[in-house]
Amino acid sequence: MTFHDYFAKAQSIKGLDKALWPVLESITSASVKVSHDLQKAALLDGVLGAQGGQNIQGEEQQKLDVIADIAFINAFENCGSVAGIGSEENEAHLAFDTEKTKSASYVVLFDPLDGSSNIDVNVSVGTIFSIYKRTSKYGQAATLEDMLQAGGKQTVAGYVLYGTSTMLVLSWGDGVQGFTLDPSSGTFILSHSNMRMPESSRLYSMNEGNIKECEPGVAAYIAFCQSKENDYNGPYSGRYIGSLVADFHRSLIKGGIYIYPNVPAAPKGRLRLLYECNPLAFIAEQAGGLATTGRKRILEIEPEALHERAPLFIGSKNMVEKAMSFLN
Ligand code: AHM
Ligand code: MG
Repeated sequence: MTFHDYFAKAQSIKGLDKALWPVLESITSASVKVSHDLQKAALLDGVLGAQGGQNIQGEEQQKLDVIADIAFINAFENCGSVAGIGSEENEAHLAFDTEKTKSASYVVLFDPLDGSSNIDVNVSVGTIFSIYKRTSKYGQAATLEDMLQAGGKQTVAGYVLYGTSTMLVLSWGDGVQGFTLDPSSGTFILSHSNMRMPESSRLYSMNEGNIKECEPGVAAYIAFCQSKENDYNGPYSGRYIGSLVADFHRSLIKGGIYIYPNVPAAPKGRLRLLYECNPLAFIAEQAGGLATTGRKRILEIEPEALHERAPLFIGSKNMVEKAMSFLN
């Protein structure tokens, strides 16, 4: 079944708002373009490598970060259902300025190309997105407050993984569905219905270069994973791709935990609440997993800034609970 047919069925049975479709179609059309660009990146002029600037967070921008950002913004602006966006690559939120967009119902927060330092080495990257109903008055420009909503209020959350195949994984609060791009038709087809995250596994995922820098409870949990005195009576396997979407997707399918704690170089964690932690937290919970800061449920955080960061402990329910038990 195509993604469009799946949406149409859910719309007629569950009463989903049909104005959501243009937003979702923007995501699929922009991601098909980005997928093509990624596949041909090394063969095209001016696509691989650093852009030569930094984004608002002081991180080196890759050319493909900018190309992907523009592709998604154009698609959202033209679809008619999006009043404004917030993106990892742009300092301020953007309110679209036509009569139609000012009356649109939705705002989108997104990371156009997550894990982009992996592009030059041909390793999986992703797009992460979060769709909310606006809270400001229809007919006026979208506001920052529209963007700063707690993750529990997401209407749709999801990601596109550009891996060995390109996959769209999303949830509108009724479980998690996965669609695989058929490159010959440019269509996403339902391939993983009702995805459930295993409650535990022996896979852990963390940048262990930081182990001596993080709080003792995190190091103690990782020591537990590596010991013979754990629930599997032997060391877990460490897996760290360094692309959050790819590491999360593995946990969704095989079970596991991904941890990015506070470290001195990133005292509030590295990952951004609004367009990295929240959408993946929504998917995790919808699939039976958990997502916390180590102490608090991610979806309950009231955001204060567009690019705010949060520590992230996400994945299989039993593993996240166990990791939290090591923290004071
Ligand atoms: P990005 O959005 O600039 O790509 O940063 C987010 C990425 C995640 O995909 C990944 O899990 C993490 O940063 C890797 O960070 P580190 O290199 O510190 O391990
Ligand atoms: Mg990112």
